[in-house]
Amino acid sequence: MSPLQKNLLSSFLMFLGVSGCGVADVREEETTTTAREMASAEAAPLPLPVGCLPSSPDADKDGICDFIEMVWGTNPNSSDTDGDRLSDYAELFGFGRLDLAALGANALKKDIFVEVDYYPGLRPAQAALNRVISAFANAPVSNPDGSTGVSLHLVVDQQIAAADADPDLNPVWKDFDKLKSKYFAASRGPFFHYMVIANHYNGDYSSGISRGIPAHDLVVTLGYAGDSTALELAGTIMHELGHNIGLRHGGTDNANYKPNYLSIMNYEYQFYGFTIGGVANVLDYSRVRVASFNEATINEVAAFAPVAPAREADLARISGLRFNEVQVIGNASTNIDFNGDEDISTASYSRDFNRNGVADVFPASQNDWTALLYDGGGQIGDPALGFLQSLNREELFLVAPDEMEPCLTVDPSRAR
Ligand SMILES: [Ca+2]
Ligand SMILES: [Ca+2]
Ligand SMILES: [Ca+2]
Ligand SMILES: [Ca+2]
Ligand SMILES: [Zn+2]
Repeated sequence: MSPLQKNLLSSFLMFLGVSGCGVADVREEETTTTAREMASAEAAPLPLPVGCLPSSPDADKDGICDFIEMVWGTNPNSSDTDGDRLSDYAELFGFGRLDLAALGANALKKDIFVEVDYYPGLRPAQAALNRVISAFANAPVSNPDGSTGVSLHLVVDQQIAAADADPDLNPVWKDFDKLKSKYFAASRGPFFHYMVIANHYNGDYSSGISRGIPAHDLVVTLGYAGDSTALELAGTIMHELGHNIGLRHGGTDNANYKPNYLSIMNYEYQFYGFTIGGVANVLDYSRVRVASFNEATINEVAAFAPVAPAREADLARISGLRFNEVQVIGNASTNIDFNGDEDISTASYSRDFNRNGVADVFPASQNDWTALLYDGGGQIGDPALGFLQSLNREELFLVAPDEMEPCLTVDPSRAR
């Protein structure tokens, strides 16, 4: 709270004859929230924020009266000022027993919360998590407080007990739910994605899976790959979280290996990221739109073309490009050695990037960062979002959980 906000609030409180800070006193039992209570919580009034009276106008019905929204700088006409599907109320005053502000929530900046539990021996190194956190912090996403980026809170919580660490989650979501019911606090349900770092699922060597697109839950299963690196782990976490927030393998579609889709959601990049501005192995979702691309008329000199507002200069910052599992020279703006023969060809040629035996024309790719869905398949969000932003979406999933493809498979010979 800024000094001005403090002054405004304290003079208002003097006027009301109230003192103290935070939410008005609530008895402990009233703050306990179960899943069933969540469902009916829209009807149950939230504790009034200090400075609000029951009669105070609350235009967006998010539980914070218009005057106190002015004090905090939130929008009195939107129950979710920053658009991250965590209500203004929950971000400022918490919800149930969960003090989101203490966990770093900011009502004026996009936040994503993920609880991370892990199998014995698979606790993720903070350096690996920081790669993903940095990718979100550097996102080209603007916020109401004038900042850019998304605050990703990867909250490492606890180790799954050895007796519960099922070596193969199979069927994956049935077994996942056994872990979730035991290791994930229900009060976090409306706000947190839940991630388990495990060994295998569905008897396969896939690196991970998301519970649909978008979704609330994710599994990272690099546990079997004894030599998986921090980069591979970070890339896989960011890839599966990407599915959780609405991204498919082709961005807007399920077409993998699209050469003009420069995103960690494209399998070419999950374990490697990009070289951006000269820095190698930077994890990123697509931050540029690249024009449509024809496999039959490849021009290495022209490389890719940007779609506005992306510019050639934005493409020129991106290199470390990969095609058919080989990293090639050149940047996205010019002189890409698409076929990896270490020569920039001036004659156009044809090449099959997505390995389907057909010369495809890939449509222009999306800028992922402007397309994220923060509601986790309709499950992220609390009742204080109110009637202006219902918890329900017309279509819960772009890809239903049972139609999810397993994500990138690691060579089984790496299994330990
Ligand atoms: Ca309000
Ligand atoms: Ca509001
Ligand atoms: Ca919010
Ligand atoms: Ca926020
Ligand atoms: Zn995937």
